[in-house]
Amino acid sequence: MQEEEYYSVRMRAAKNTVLKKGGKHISGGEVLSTYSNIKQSVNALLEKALTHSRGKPDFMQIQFESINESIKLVKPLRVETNEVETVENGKTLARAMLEKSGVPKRIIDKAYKQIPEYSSIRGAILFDIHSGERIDNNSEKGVRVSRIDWLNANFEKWTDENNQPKSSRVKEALAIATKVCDHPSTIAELCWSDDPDYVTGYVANKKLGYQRITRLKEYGDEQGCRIFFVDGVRDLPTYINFLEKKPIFIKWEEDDID
Ligand code: WAQ
Ligand code: MG
Ligand code: MG
Ligand code: MG
Repeated sequence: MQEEEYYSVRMRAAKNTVLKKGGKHISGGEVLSTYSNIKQSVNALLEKALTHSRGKPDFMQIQFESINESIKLVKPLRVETNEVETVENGKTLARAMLEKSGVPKRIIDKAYKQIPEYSSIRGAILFDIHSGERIDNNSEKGVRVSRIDWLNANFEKWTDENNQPKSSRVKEALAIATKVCDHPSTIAELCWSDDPDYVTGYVANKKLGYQRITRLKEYGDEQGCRIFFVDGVRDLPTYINFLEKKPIFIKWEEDDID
């Protein structure tokens, strides 16, 4: 795998870009592709954005670039699904899991208060667990985790053996969470979709794994959330460079079943 040259292919789509700078974020996507597969990768990203529940884009950008670095293989986080009846119960559970991961309670409160402000960005927020401050300074953009993928054959083997849905959404989210939690400065991730038709979210942490929570918002709500709680990031540009640039393939092996 390391011998073959890979390309990072990225897409972002927005609407109302004439009315508002940057417009309303519709969809983003990032995959790793071989040269011979670029056409298929571009098509898949195009399709994802053209048929999106957040609306019809009036702006789209798809680009690819070669990666001059070997690709690290990382095992997917362990997955558990927590069924909850209400958003309130989901929220309580998410808070408890963040605390268990090592995020102080007052920082969780502070983050939850700020979530509505962040809900229209296209990337993730970096939140320092000591100061309770947002540290990425990337206002309406946030930080986009990129150069991450999971080959379909291996993902499908994983879904079969672990009784998980064959959903590209789960594949993407678990791949992102696995990469983010692979960095020692990441304490936990809190995420739910900004797509109005998808209410399952998760808390992820290296030890707790990827904890799906079946209701973290109400149907119809277009406010999403993706926060990385970080500790001890002495060199912020290096951490952000890891998230954006370090190429990683998720790879599951049979004997990883737990
Ligand atoms: N890097 C950083 N932030 C991202 C990325 C990325 N690659 N992709 C999405 N985001 C941010 C961005 O602000 C989006 O608005 C927000 O996250 C939500 O993205 O059942 O579908 O792709 O196990 O809508 C989680 C549960 C689903 C899946 C999450 O998020 C499951 C989801 P979405
Ligand atoms: Mg998206
Ligand atoms: Mg996504
Ligand atoms: Mg979305």
